[in-house]
Amino acid sequence: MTLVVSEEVRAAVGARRPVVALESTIIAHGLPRPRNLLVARELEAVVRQEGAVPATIAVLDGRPHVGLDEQQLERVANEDGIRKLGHRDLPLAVAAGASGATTVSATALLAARAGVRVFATGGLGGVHREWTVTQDESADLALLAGTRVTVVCAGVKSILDVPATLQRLETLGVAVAGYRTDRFPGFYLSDSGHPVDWRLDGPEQVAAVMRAQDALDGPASALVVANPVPEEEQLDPALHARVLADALRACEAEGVTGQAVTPFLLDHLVRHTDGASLRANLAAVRGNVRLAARVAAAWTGA
Ligand code: PSU
Ligand code: MN
Repeated sequence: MTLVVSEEVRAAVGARRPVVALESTIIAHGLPRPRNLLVARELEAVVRQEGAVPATIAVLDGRPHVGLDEQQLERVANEDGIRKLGHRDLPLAVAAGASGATTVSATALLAARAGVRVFATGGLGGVHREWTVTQDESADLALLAGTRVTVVCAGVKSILDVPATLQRLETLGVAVAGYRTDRFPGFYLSDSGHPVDWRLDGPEQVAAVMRAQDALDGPASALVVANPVPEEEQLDPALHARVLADALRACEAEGVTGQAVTPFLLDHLVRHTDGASLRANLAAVRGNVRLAARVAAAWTGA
């Protein structure tokens, strides 16, 4: 698959300067227009403020891009028909000449291919509630089990079955650590209600784990750095519980399945919390992007 790596990203990777991969599904399918483009630009700016190079990843006209220019970013945010691409969709999109935003799974794969080790997102996909009936588990998990990247996220999306997802990450051998917390974060919420076995307290500690992964040379699995949204910026937990229950009911009533489930639930929450879930989501992503840039700096020795 021919990767188009932007000049800036290529130079930074080559010189071992810090680079942060950013996914594009959150832009194309996770956030409402026109806010999504502003957020895409803002996230890149946060990476730059921290002295790292942003590498937003997407597929345009059948070509996987690592590092987008302004016009390409705009296409991802505004073009109708931009698909949602998991890693299994990449060869299909390439052969069809299609354009799409990349999920965590596709982004992690392309970032690793481009030599970018650190990646930031909002919340990982995972095991959905009702999994025993629908078998809906995000491809994010299996891909992270086989890809040596460090993902900074606010845990997994709270629309999921969080304990089942933690269990699956354990089974798959994916390392998980809380960032300055012993609690697994809950995406919109600072605490999912579940503990996490390991905690890391600074970018240098994260980088030390990454070096240990390489030195041990075990299975090429990811490191998940679970960074909670600050408590003062989280969604009110009672509101979250109520609206999420409604969203899950609506999803079932409308017969939404497959790739459409996650965007449907996120959108339902935005519309029924008067934007409060959007604010919490953005606070989480911003914090993750900032931390990812600091981790990338520690990792490259900057
Ligand atoms: N984080 C967010 N918003 C999102 C996502 C993550 O704050 O929209 C996206 C990621 O791209 C993730 C995807 O990989 O949701 C999971 O979708 P699914 O459950 O269909 O695998
Ligand atoms: Mn799914």
